[in-house]
Amino acid sequence: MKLNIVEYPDKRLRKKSKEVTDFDSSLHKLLDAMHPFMLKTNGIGLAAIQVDYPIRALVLNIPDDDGEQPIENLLEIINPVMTYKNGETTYQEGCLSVPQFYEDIKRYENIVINYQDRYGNTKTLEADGLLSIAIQHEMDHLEGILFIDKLSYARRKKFEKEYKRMQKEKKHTK
Ligand code: QAP
Ligand code: CO
Repeated sequence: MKLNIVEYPDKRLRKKSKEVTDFDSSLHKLLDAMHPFMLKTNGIGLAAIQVDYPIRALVLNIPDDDGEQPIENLLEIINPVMTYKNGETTYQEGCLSVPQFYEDIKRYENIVINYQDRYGNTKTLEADGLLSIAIQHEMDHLEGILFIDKLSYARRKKFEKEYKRMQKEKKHTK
């Protein structure tokens, strides 16, 4: 299964992702392709909509203290719902769909989510630290929200200018 990243300002990133109802082999095939794709592109989190599948599914693989991303740490999260949120934390975020741009974003420090695994089993997960931030970032994708939407007006304008310049450069070096 060949996946391609959808990059800002592509409108497909703005769709609201649909609830997953069939926990079948086509879902498993997509998840099986998303994980290696994410590692290859140096990602720690990827929502299905970022590879043009607008369904409520995401994968996360937070690096351990040695910077490794062992498969045991892979999390597949389907139909997540946040049931608890508390505190505040700031982290310099990036996104595979907004390449080469990183900015401080405020998130909840602790969250609890209910979600389903690839077989449709219901799970609960309590998260803090980078995992909590990553889950919130990826859950935003399911609503068509990008981290750059959370910037102040002035920072967003600066971003748009920088990003356009970068895309022009990319075109010329192709
Ligand atoms: C979301 O982000 C996230 O610009 C996952 O050139 C962000 O995997 C979770 C990436 C911050 C927690 C904290 C970005 C790769 C990867 C780039 C990513 C790039 C190459 C971003
Ligand atoms: Co993202």
